[in-house]
Amino acid sequence: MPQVVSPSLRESQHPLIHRLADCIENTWRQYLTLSPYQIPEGLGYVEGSLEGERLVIENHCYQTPQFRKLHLELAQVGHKLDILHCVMFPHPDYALPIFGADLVGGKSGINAAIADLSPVNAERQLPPHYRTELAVLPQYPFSQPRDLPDWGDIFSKFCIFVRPVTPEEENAFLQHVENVVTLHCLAARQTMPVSSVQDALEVRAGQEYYCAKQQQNDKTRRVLEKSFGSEWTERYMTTMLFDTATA
Ligand code: BLA
Repeated sequence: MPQVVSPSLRESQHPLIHRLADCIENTWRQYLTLSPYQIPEGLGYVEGSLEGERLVIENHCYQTPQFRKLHLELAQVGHKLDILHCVMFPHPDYALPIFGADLVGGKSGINAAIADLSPVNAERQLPPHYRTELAVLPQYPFSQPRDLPDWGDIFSKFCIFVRPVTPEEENAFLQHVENVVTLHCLAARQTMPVSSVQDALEVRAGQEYYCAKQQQNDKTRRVLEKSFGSEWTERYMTTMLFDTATA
């Protein structure tokens, strides 16, 4: 039987997720030189339903000279939950922050929209040129800001975590992500690898701390466990969502 290629998940997801997925991929293509990335066996496209509703996950990954992994994940739980997850992991010999974004919502709207460039150096401070550029981005007065969870000490003071409630707020979030990803790609292209083993170890430790904290997100874990069980979820969260560099 011929293999049926299902249409991309984003076609059936909340419009903001569809638009943001296209926007992030287009920005990567425009500013970076993308190469294929080897997704762990069996984790590119996954479907599951254990006790809960059907969960479908679609992963898009690339690598570039500066980034060991650009990860865009789209997920859908039944007809009620749409998710976009994105992380740009720099190679550990580039002292670059980690861009991350998560959108969680459903047909009625997006409940959580978060985007940040998170510092990974020992001082947990963004490089000066990042701070300068982020400080001059337009700041939209979102009407429903949300509080970060306890594990959220990885995020910078420029982190946006909101529930966007109008089309204007949705557009403002999209525009913000486009601005941040663009400035990050341009900055990464200008960045040279670190020159000392000490500096590379510091970046590595920062990335490990970031991943350890993200793995504490029980809300993500619970959604995955309901459809795939705890063992699979642990493997997925540590090898696909928040893996640390091996080489
Ligand atoms: C929140 N993430 C959530 C929520 C769910 C998920 C269901 C709760 C939404 C809400 O409180 O309204 C679920 N997110 C997922 C799943 C995946 C996912 C299943 O990505 C993947 C399959 N999370 C990230 C990244 C960031 C992030 C990269 O993956 C940030 C850069 C943040 N998600 C994040 C935060 C919350 C969240 C801060 C709120 C957690 C809380 O309030 O406790």
